[in-house]
Amino acid sequence: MALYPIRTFGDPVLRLETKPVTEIDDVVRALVQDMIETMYEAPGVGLAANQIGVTRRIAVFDAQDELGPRVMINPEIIELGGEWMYEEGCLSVPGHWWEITRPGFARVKAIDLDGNDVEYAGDGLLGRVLQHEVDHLDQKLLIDRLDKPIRKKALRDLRDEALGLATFE
Ligand code: GNR
Ligand code: NI
Repeated sequence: MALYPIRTFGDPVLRLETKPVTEIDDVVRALVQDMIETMYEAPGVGLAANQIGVTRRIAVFDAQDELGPRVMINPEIIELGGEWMYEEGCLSVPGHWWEITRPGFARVKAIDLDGNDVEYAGDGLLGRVLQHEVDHLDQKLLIDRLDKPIRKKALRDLRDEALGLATFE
């Protein structure tokens, strides 16, 4: 078991294409265990492999229900519904939360660690995390989901923060 550092906004790895998993071997199984451990340690409710520098289509999540940690390998969104505004954060953009409107319901098809087809579906936090993690695997970050004026301010704040400047309204 190992903890990985989480890559943050500005790290080019978050914008690299991620490759599908073709074989679930011991390396993948160990990586998934490390991702779950890293997610809980953060703490977060989801983690995509590229957030720890691994460009594979793997994500883990824990929607704070009785089901505990779950894995999605090569996930695909197969259904979205409704609309819901929710305050969203990301371990790769630490210390920031933005209200983001997305579909409320999501259904994802993926494979699990045994290579079986699985589907995860729901609204609330689960629906949100499913979309957020698939976004990571598609190189998309929270910032990209903000409306232009809010995005401009967010990017300015993040730049100032990276440069160690004080921020002024
Ligand atoms: O821990 C996390 N919390 C969270 C809250 C609202 C919407 C999405 C998330 S996912 C985030 C962990 C993370 O960055 N996963 O990629
Ligand atoms: Ni995230």
